[in-house]
Amino acid sequence: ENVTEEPTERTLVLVKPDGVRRGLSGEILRRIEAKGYVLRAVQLLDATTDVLHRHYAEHEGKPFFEPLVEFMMSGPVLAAVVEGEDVIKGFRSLAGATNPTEAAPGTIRGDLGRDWGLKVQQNLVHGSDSPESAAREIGLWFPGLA
Ligand code: RTP
Ligand code: MG
Repeated sequence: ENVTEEPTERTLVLVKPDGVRRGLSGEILRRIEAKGYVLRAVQLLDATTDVLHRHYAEHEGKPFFEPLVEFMMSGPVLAAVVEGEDVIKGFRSLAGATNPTEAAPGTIRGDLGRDWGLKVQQNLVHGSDSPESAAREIGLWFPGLA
């Protein structure tokens, strides 16, 4: 056993209500697993206003904040803890640019996302953007997870 090996990294992935509604949860999880990442925990849930305000605290006060929280409560969300080497960066690269119109083909948002011209980008997925965000968000969405 190599005791100097870094523990495997974790990220928090959300399939947002547009993705669940369009039946894309399986396709998105398929891409994550095909890349070689491991699903450590998965749950489908109705997000609460409390969890969403804490999840998106960095965006509080921005014009898209309240519409974003409302959108995230428009239907069930699939939350997953995904594990793998450099998975935080790696999943964001699988997801593609925030704006689906600008996201490169081959990415989740580039292949499957549409720009609805609404108040908030309905861009199918969320992925943590740093180890600190990942730890905070995993604690928020999976409070019981070791
Ligand atoms: P995420 O946090 O969901 O993984 O996406 P991200 O890092 O690429 O984008 P971020 O800047 O953190 O924004 C969070 C989410 O807010 C919505 N948004 N809409 N001007 C807009 O219409 C706008 N800007 C942001 C998107 O749903 C984005 O993913
Ligand atoms: Mg973000």
